[in-house]
Amino acid sequence: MEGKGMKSFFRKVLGIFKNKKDVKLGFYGPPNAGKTSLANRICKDFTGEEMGSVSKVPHETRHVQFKEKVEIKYKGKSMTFKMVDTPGITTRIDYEEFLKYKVGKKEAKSRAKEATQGIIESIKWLDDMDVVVVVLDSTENPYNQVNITIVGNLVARKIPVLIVANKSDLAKANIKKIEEAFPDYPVVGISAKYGKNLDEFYEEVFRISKKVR
Ligand SMILES: Nc1nc2c(ncn2[C@@H]2O[C@H](COP(=O)(O)OP(=O)(O)OP(=O)(O)O)[C@@H](O)[C@H]2O)c(=O)[nH]1
Ligand SMILES: [Mg+2]
Repeated sequence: MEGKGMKSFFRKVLGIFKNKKDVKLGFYGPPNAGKTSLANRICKDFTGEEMGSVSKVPHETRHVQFKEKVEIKYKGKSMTFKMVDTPGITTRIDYEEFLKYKVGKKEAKSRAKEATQGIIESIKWLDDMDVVVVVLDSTENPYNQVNITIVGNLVARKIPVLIVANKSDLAKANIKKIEEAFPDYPVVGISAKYGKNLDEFYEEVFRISKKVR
């Protein structure tokens, strides 16, 4: 093996090692919290492409979606991630809830079925994550069973967790309340929609991800 062949051989071998280092970064949380909005913003900033569709109707994301090789550059540092956006997790899905959003009855029923399946998918993928960003809507009460169950599951699996208090742009946002609900975890208040305080978010993602690679 010489010349070009040798070069491509090494590139391939190096590629394998490089792949190993990609951090699997999951976005988890209740429906409508802004998981896809945040994942989209990151992907858009660093790859120019979005990840998935965003909607005010809950359970917009009903399948786990991936974006490979997202290289995030921050303060002269760089890390490559496999981004994993997941369907919102909830304890109760009622098809009638979709009717409020002018979704027809048949569509609402199939949406509810898909959303239920989506939750199972989210949980199934949890074990595969290196780092998880739990996205919460900071205008909502953080003390609920779903949030506590997600964070508890991550801790039991020794997966590092970063809590994002999203929608900080809204008057009703209460980031402090989220900090009080999860005093043992890093909490970053951001607005995914308007790109507020993302620096602190990247800082924390890098800090946590460095430990797992
Ligand atoms: N004001 C405000 N609205 C936001 C923010 N982030 C997301 N939203 C809105 O919240 C709604 C839900 O956003 P998504 O990104 O689809 O939320 P999701 O967590 O992916 O929701 P599911 O896929 O249903 O689980 C949309 O109407 C977004 O525009 C934010 O930072 N501020
Ligand atoms: Mg989504």
